[in-house]
Amino acid sequence: MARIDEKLEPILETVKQRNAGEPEFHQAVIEVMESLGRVVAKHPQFLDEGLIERICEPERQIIFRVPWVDDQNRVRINRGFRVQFNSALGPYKGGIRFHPSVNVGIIKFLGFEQTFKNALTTMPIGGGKGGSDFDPKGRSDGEVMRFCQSFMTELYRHIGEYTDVPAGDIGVGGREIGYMFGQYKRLTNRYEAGVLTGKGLSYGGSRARPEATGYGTVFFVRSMLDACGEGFEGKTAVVSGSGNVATFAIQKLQHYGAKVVACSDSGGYVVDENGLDLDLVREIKENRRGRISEYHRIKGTGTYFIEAGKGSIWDVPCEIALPCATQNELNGKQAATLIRNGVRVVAEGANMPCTPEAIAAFQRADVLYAPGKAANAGGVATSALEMQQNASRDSWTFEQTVDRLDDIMTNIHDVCARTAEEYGAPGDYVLGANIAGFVRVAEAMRALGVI
Ligand code: NDP
Ligand code: 2IT
Repeated sequence: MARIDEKLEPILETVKQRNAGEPEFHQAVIEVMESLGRVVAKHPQFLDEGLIERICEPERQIIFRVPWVDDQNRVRINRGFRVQFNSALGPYKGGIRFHPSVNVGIIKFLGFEQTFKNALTTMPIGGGKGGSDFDPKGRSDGEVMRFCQSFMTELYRHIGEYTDVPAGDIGVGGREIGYMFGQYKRLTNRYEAGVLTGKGLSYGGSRARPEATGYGTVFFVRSMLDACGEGFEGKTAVVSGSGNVATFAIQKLQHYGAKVVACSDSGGYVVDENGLDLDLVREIKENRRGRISEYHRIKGTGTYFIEAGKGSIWDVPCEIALPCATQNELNGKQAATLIRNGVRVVAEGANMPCTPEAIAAFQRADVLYAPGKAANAGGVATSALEMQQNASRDSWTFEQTVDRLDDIMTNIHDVCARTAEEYGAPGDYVLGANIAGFVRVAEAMRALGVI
């Protein structure tokens, strides 16, 4: 692992003390700081003007009570969060996550990552993230709606088209965005389409936003392979997760001729040696809101299911591995297994899915490795395209939107590759993404004075 420059160490110490007990936030900050030594050597003003300290401190953090009534008429209480991390480049922008593991440290790590990711898109969006420890699993539609309405009843006063524009993330898809938009509209008496993205097509959503993160990740992989004169044809791929990002990544990989043999959910992973039947994955996960284990039960021969804890999806041999479920889902030991089995490319569809040990192992083994803030930026970039369509009261075709996404991802790849080279580390997409994202935010902050 790269070392932190000694000039940056006191800043990191302060971040750790100020944010005690938030290991994921520390991890995200450390990963960026490891890249910044080379920047402050070249541009000492970023250090002198306190820019790194300022970038590590969220502009505003909101924590609130979310009371709701379940189907048994019992009162339930969850906690809601919105961390408005950085607005130097535009209104805060980033998803909302509903998952029982959500706490302020997780939301802060996500908001921090989002700030640099959004900068890499070159769109005018700042960084933010929100969520709740609400668990949507097993909840009825009515319960989810009442929860979303209660969540928005507090959140609405903190967001707006020019202030903060949330979207989806784990546990928040089209259904939840619809309920939240409905409640926002009702509370404010404004049809402010640009306040949320990931909306349905019938009320101001963008074509290709559901596809964008998964497709974008595969476009990024295409650029990495291109740079080495390789393609997808005949390669075997493994994609963890089976939600929004994973399913559209699988679709695009299959489109390019890769064979995707495994995917997962929090209950375990399924392998189909003939290549996954994506329609069946979607039927189980999207329509029935069921478990991926059902895939094996329905499909039978040529497939098997391994329960979580009894093995890992990263045991399945592949050349392309896309972690698309959650943070720290791929550790150093699992990375070593992937490398032993001949993995060639690892790109993060999820946010921070690889542990620092895994990243170091991939880089040592010369595996092409793309960090989430670059590889999964297609989702938020297309959210910015949705904001653009809303602002101009326009609606683009699917092809037009995907073409823009493709250009944006190609550009992010090229900027990361170029920046890595410029800073003396060719092929290091981590360094390239961190530095290119950081410099863009830091320069805007400098121009705005001490804020
Ligand atoms: P979804 O809720 O649609 O799907 C999440 C998937 O990951 C499910 O298969 C889920 O399994 C699995 N998962 C979630 N938590 C865990 C866990 N703790 N352990 C094992 N599996 C887990 O979310 P998305 O597809 O939208 O998000 C996936 C990742 O991509 C997240 O890291 C998110 O931050 C990131 N991301 C999302 C973007 C977007 O536009 N949606 C944009 C950029 C990044 P189960 O069904 O069992 O819960
Ligand atoms: O992590 C992410 O980039 C997202 N969940 C998407 C954010 C957005 O505003 O579209």
